[in-house]
Amino acid sequence: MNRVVFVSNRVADPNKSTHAGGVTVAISDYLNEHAGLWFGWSGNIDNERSFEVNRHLSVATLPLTESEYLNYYLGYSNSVLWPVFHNRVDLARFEEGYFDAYAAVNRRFASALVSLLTPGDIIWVHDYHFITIAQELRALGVSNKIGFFLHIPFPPSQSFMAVPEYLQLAQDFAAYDLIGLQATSDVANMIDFLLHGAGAHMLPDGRMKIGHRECSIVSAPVGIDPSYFKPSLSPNTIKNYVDSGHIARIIGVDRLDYTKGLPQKFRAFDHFLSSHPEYCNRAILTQIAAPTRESVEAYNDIRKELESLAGSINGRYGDLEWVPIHYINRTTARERLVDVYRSSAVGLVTPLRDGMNLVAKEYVAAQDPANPGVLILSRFAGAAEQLSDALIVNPYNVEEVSTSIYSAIKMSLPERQQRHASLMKNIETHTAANWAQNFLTALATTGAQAENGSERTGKNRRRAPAPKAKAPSSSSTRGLAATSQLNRTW
Ligand code: ADQ
Repeated sequence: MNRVVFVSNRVADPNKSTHAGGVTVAISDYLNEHAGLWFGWSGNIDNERSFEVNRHLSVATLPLTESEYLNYYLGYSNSVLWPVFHNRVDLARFEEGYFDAYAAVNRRFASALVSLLTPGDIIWVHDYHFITIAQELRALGVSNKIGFFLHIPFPPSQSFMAVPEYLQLAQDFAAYDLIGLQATSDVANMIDFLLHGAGAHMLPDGRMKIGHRECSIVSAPVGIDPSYFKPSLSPNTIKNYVDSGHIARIIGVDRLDYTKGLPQKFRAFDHFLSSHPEYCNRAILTQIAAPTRESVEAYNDIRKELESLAGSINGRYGDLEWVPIHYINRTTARERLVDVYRSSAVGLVTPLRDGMNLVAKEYVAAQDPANPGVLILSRFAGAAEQLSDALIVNPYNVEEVSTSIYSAIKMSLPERQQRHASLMKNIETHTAANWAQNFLTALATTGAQAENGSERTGKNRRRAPAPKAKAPSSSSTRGLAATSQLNRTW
């Protein structure tokens, strides 16, 4: 296999154990097993724009300037693309200058990356911070295979078209040879947008033709390394169930993000305690919420709301011996998480929208097959497509989630074992290693691109005009039917 060059916003030390982000976890797992280069932002803000290449660790990073951090990172990436892709157009802030900063950072990073590339490299770009980097690399003459994986959902086409630059972005997607999305619903949404919002059409082999370029779109759900979470036989990790008279732990592990449905989760637990008062003193919700993007206003709002909800619920139900919500607002080392998952009777994973959600898979993998806990999972997490033997819930429906908490705690051992075995089968088949290997194999073998003068000569560094949009279709049937041709799920 040729060398793989990963491009992602944050670059972590692959050997460090505290990563509170799915993208870094997935890439670290791959690089622990294979040689490659990881390129992206150093995490530093430095107006000198120094370029650091650590050849020993195969990591190359650049800092952002203060203005880039504000406009590219906090601005376009996290205040436009993140909310829109999670179908929260209401939270998006379409400020002047954000997109220009985003495009400029992608251009600057592309120029730095070109000097590190060799002809056989396969380039794999991750996530929404670097959508336009492939187009910039093409303009610099790079003809290597370039793949893109979107870790977050792709929204319905009408939401995506709320982004003023949606046509430019369609053209930027077209610079990739292969685009991977988490769920089949994301593939359907993207194809619907390209066909009806961006003037693309589908080729007989299922690839999309966008302008003069051709690109494959597949559903490639990201997995975990289940062996990392395998339960030990340590007697300290015996699970305590309510029905044996002990306290049952319900666990939630999320970044503190408005997409994760944390206030709704707290309200559901409140509802559970009020409708089943016999479980007061016998159930605890432990919510580990890692701080994230605290400079974005919407994140402060969610934090204040959660603190107030936790205070109110603990004040109403708690006593000297028992506090119902154990709320931890910090990142926890991964090895500690394994124990916490394993000792919890219920995994409560209820995002309002999520590309995949690795915590759901980690919780299942950490269970003791002889006495497993029960996963409650939002139908709006990409993971719900694969983990259909979890208790699937609508996270907005507080009563339904509350009822599922009760069902999970009361579930018989044979049913828990049967559901766990079925979930584990899926998790062990679709591991992080298989995901990366399958994506890279598909990228290496995907069809040759239509030749483009700018790619070969590097002379044309300007953006071609964006394609003309068709009027949005009144029905998306054509796009959805086409999806099934492309829908290769690993
Ligand atoms: P995230 O939104 O970051 O990732 P998720 O899939 O849950 O969400 O992954 C989080 C990872 O960070 C997990 O490995 C988890 O163990 C860890 N983590 C979370 N909270 C933590 C905490 N408080 N302390 C320590 N570790 C914590 C994005 C998309 C997801 C997609 C992933 C991977 O938003 O939908 O599943 O990428 O593609």
